[in-house]
Amino acid sequence: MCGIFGYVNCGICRERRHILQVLFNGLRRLEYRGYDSAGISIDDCLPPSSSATSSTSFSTSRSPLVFRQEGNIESLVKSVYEDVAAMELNLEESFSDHAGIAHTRWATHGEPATRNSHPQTSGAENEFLVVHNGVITNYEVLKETLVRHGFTFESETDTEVIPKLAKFIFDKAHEAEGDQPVTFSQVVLEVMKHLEGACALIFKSKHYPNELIACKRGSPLLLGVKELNEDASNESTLNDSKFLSKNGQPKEFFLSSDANAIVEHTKKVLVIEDNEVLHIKDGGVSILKFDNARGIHGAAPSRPSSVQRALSILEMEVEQINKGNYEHYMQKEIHEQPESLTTTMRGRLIRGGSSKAKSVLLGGLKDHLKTIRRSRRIVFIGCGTSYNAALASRPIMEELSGVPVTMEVASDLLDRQGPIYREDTAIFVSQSGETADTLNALEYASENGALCVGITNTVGSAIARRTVCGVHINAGAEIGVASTKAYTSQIVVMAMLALAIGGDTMSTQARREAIIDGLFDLPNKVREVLKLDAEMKELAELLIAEQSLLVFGRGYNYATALEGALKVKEVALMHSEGILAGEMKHGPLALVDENLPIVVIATRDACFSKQQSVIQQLHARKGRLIVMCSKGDAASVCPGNSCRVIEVPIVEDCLQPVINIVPLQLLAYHLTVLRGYNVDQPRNLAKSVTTE
Ligand code: UD2
Ligand code: GLU
Ligand code: MG
Repeated sequence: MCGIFGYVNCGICRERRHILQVLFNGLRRLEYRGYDSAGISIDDCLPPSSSATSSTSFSTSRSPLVFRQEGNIESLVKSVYEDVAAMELNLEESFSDHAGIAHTRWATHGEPATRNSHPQTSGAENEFLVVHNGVITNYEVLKETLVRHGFTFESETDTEVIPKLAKFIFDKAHEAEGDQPVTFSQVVLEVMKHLEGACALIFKSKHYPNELIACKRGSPLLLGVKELNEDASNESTLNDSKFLSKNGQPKEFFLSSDANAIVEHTKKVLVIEDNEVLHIKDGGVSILKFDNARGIHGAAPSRPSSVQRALSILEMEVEQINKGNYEHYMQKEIHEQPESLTTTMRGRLIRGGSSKAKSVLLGGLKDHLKTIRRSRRIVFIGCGTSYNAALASRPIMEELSGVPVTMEVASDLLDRQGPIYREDTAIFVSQSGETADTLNALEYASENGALCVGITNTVGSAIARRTVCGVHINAGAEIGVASTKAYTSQIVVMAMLALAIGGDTMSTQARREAIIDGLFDLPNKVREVLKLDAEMKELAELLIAEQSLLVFGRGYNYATALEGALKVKEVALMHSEGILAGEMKHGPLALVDENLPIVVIATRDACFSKQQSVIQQLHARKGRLIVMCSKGDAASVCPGNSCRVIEVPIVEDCLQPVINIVPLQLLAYHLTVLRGYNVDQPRNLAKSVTTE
């Protein structure tokens, strides 16, 4: 949920001030993930020379410093500079080698408080420090054991067992081995054997100055490497074996739970895999991989093996993660949709010609389409916005594939252990590709033998890796916690998926061609609907003080109602419900009065006349109506000019949800700003939900 960041400079002088700035900026880049407290650790003074590591440094080196603060990053920054001044630490002091770590916490165990913030420590001298992303599920039994061995705990976190266990293991090794130094990676490998649950971790230790260890299971973690003496274009240095063994060159290393915090320093990255222990020391990196043996009483695990891995080049541009001319990421991402949709479709739509039919090419699926067509059922699995995107695509998938399509909320599928069969195609939708519930459902569906297909925005994410095949939505980095451009790109990808699956059916050829034409023109239509910005701001001004908002939709736009309501709920912190209009008389009608604002989506499609009748019935009960209709329909949908109208461009019915959500995204955005709430990091929410 939270963010972790590490920075090692090796063989290059960096002032304390610079080191602090790199750590703080790293945290700022991770801020969007949501957090409630933050902390860092840096060295107090120049540590002994790097050759004097392990036991010999035990008595000579001073303890690493830890700074932690509840609240936002800027309050951490302020308190660090105050503390540094009070301690009379020199900001200009320069370190040729140094290892710093930083963390933003999203509490799972223990309230947000300074004592629960990370780094968590082994005890008084900060012999071992840990920043942690995720949850340790067996921390209670570990804690009991450690307490029996005399450790006292200061926090309520699950994390605190990790540095304490490291100290316990380190001390034991010293008792047993005398002066034989145990390496930092040996200590951490032993610690990892005992941990259960999901984690990404960075370890820093007083006993191993200028070294860091990073490892992970479940949660994402990346390493960035910057070689300072080399021309950035000299890509031969990317050769993995060279990289892993080459020492002596001045280098900087960056560890982060997200590429966002690395791209501004280097594009050379390595995605750390589960159960790898990565050791940064003396300008080199070594990676050990181990088979996990679970539990403190578990059987002896197999010996770790050393791994060689290649660095890859990140394609993300730094400006992509800046806000540009916009005030908020959410605003930028809403307005970016014509471009993000273009990128989503790039290279995947075939215009056709005299001899060739219009068609869709999804590189990741072409070898699996036959299997999907033969499946007995397609099951969409997701959470939140991704679920809504799948719901928006369900009708076209049913129509073009001829295969029954069912919907599953990932957590609910798991709660019920719902039936998934070998003959099923299970499609997992997740922006981040790391959503814990969706990942668990993926594991479950794989075990049951279904063909697992991924739809995600994140190359290299867990879902992309663990699915047999899939489609990247290529919408670009989405920073705002409330998903906007990823939603519309997901719908477009799933429409393309329906076109590809149904691509062998003659009878639907004309329909498919019309949809493909619609896709080509879709970015222009989104540009057109974005012109409603000022109008939606006006509407937001009218609704600013409301307690509640209902959104009625049906057919293709049932999902629009759910997603529009979700946006208003999550960022504007206003109660909002998306309602299937066909269910109106079965309950929701009771809520209708002259005060409650109701949005009705009534654009032109097969459900149009039914929606007209819904409007009539709401009007008859004096409902306060805001009707979204197709251009030119204002007069006909709005009885006696009594309601507010939002007119949107008409597109092919199955693509209409892409257009219709845009005004509601804008409404949610403006409502939030007007109500004075944080748009990009809504209260209590995080970007990638990596815990259950
Ligand atoms: C690939 C390249 C793209 C470009 C293009 C040229 C990547 C990531 N994409 O795009 O950069 O060179 O070819 O034709 O290198 N996958 C999963 N699960 C998922 C998502 C994807 O297994 O959740 C697989 C998919 O089956 C495929 C690979 O990942 O094997 C890349 O998927 P894609 O959608 O990026 O593929 P494509 O052909 O559009
Ligand atoms: N479970 C840890 C805690 O509550 C880490 C949470 C996180 O991922 O930030 O402190
Ligand atoms: Mg894959």
